[in-house]
Amino acid sequence: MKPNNTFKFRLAVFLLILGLFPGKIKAQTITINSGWQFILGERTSNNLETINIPHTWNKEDAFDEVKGYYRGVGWYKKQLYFSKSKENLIHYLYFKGVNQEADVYVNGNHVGNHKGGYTAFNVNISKWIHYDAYNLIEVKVDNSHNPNIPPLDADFTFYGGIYRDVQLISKPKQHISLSDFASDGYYIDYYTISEEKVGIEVKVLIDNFENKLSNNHLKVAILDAENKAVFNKSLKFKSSANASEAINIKFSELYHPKLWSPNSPYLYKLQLQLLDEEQHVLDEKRQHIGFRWAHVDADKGFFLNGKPIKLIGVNRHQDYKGYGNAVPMELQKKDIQLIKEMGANVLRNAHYPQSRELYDMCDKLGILVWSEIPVVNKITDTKAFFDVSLNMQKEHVKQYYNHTSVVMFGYMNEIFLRLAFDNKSTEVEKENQKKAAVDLAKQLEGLTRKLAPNHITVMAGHLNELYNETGIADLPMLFGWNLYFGWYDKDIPDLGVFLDDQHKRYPNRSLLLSEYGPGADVRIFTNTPKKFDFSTEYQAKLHQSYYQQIMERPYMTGMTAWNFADFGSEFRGDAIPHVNQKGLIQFNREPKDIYYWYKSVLNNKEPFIHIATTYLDGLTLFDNDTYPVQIYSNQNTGVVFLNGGKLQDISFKNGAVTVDIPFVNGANTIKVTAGPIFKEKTTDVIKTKTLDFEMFPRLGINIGSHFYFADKERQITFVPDQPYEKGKFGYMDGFVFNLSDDKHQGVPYSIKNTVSEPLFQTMLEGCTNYKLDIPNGEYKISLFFVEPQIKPIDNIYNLNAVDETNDNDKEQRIFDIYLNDTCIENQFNMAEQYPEKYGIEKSAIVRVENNQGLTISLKPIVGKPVISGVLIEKI
Ligand code: GCB
Repeated sequence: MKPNNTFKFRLAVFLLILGLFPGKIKAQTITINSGWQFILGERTSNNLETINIPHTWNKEDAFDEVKGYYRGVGWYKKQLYFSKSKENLIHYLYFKGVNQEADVYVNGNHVGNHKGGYTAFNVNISKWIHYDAYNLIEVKVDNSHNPNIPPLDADFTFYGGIYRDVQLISKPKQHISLSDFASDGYYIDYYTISEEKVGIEVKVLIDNFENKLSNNHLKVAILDAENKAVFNKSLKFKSSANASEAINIKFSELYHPKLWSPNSPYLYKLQLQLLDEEQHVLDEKRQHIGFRWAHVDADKGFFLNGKPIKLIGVNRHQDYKGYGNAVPMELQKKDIQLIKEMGANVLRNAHYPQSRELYDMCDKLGILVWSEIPVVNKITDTKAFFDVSLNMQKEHVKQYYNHTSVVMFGYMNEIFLRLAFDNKSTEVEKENQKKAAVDLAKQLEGLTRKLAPNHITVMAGHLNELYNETGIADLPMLFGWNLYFGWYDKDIPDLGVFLDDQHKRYPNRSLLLSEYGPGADVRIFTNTPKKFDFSTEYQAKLHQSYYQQIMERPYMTGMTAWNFADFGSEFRGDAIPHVNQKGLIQFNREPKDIYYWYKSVLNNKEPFIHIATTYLDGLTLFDNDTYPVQIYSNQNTGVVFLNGGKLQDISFKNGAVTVDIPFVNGANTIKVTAGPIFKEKTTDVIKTKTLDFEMFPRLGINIGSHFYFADKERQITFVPDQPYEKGKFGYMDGFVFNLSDDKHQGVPYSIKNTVSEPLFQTMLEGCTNYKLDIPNGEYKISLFFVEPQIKPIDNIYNLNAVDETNDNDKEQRIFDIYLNDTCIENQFNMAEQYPEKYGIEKSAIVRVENNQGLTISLKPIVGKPVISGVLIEKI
């Protein structure tokens, strides 16, 4: 035979052998993310787009100016080739996350349905495949509101699509099961666990798809982190035809195990191999395992491996600026890295299970995890809703069971939120709703305890007596309060008062502060931080105080900040519309100063300093004013230098110190030394005694506001407002505009046609004269207005705000606008000219002569005039 023929012959023999012994092909997984055809809407449309998974159809419309986002159907299609050599395998399509209902079709046949957007599922498609042919895979995805699928309503965006990986998993007829709620098919447990010894038990589920009994071997090994075998086991067993077997493997005790903890996340490895009679490997699995146990005590807090540990960490949502929920895995992993670097030891994946790759990271880095399903705000009292919720919790617990990091399983968040604000239902209806929620909670609690007996069950509630009254708060082993004192409710110190009272009233209940935090926009800063101003300083104030209040209370198991990062919430109108801005870092993952404060109190690994001036650039100071700057460090003491000269010695308390910096005009370099390290920061400051347009060619004033606003578009930092002062500027009359009470001060709501919301959101009402003592010369004057009475988007999370304004109650507002003696606008009527809440800018050129300065006159014709800002530019 010629060499070429020899090769062909060998290939033929090889293929024949493969055909005769198909069992010798091992299980195989391929990711099939690329090149899907996508149709937004019904399948019949030929409006095809080629996309890659992860994909969502809402990454843009959830942030545009149009209210709402597309909630409906989308179709995904893909052709997959299956060669005959794979005919003897069992093929699964495995979906890691599809929001929120999926129907899977193979060659036109409906092969599966899945409800719920945050847990994985798979479909055995073997029956429908044509071999040596292309096969059409179609997935119909629907993110419409469905009263029987949680979440029904929540403060986050329900982006639709196939937003996590899709895999094709092909397995020999006997394999480690994929059909137990899409879990890995094995569960790791301990029959004993202590510092002294650990007894490991593994339950493995094996599926046999053959029409005959099969003889198999299972090899199980446990290796240490250095890959040294700690245990090896091999057992023979028989799998009945077309059946599943549960095989329990119990290892003898391992003495002096290395325990897993956030400080020392030591991981062993578990290896599973399923073999056929001739010892050919059919399927295998590898999994790291850490030995740890956790419990809570109502007086003493949280215990890991028998030792107390205060849980300090964050909540996380999975979306990301520009991506919606379809976020590249490496970007997501960076989050977990950042959370660890911050020094957090706990992560609450709120309000739904997140990518398992991230839980792997938590296992490896040492972060304790609270994982939960999205039963949020309210339930539907139907069997279908109960069934979907229970099924979801089964999937959740089974899929995330083996992660060492997961010590807490949750199932409800603020379940009475809607009920508490319900003024339509009758008392009887409300009672029924309460009963139904408690009933579902009991079922979910029971299920979770049964499936995960070694985990802590959790639930979170909002500030409301209903959780106590109904007894729901006593169902889980640990109850989380989501508390926003100093934001939606009362004041910052009220946190401790509330918690002490709860602990006294319910001494047997273990408590965690599961959410807290104010909104903060990095463009807003002030030396007089106030509730609801979205300033980074108020964020610092609240978090620093909360941390102390929790640390002082041993009964508190800990705290998880809301939220690690800003996240998308379509209906919201914070300082950035459609974004909830309570993050410690921004939506694009750039840290806010507060992130570094946490790092300074929580991470002692390396000396660390942060000067919280990240967004101070462009600060304008008048007279001899100093400006308070916070410096964060994990060291005890340090020295501050300004522009090369020593300013003062400092000592850090609670990780921070505030230093009044006597900035000079121009570039200022602050240098801080602490312990063995130093940090330097240069900031541009305008320091002046008068409105000297030689020193600064432009001046912006954020009228009606106490905060600075760094306007990235106009490249200027607007200064806070003040009453008129000779030689400078200010209002002669008028009041800071309030919607109904001071909680709305600076309250953001969406304003169209601008990204400079904080400039427009605060304003003076009834100001008829605003004076600026600017020198003679020619200027471009821009004035900023918005009609505040056009209704903001309703926000139920603004818990104290009852917006009783009714469109008919609206005051009329018409005024003329003058710059000195020149009328630049007659009969200015925003409601008439701009039916929506519009950010309006009016500019004119003005010549100031005879040292008269500039007076902005707003002459009322009907109602009270309003004004939000002014920008003066020397020409
Ligand atoms: C809460 C909710 C959370 C919201 C948060 C807020 O209590 O649990 O989903 O995003 O408040 O920012 O209002």
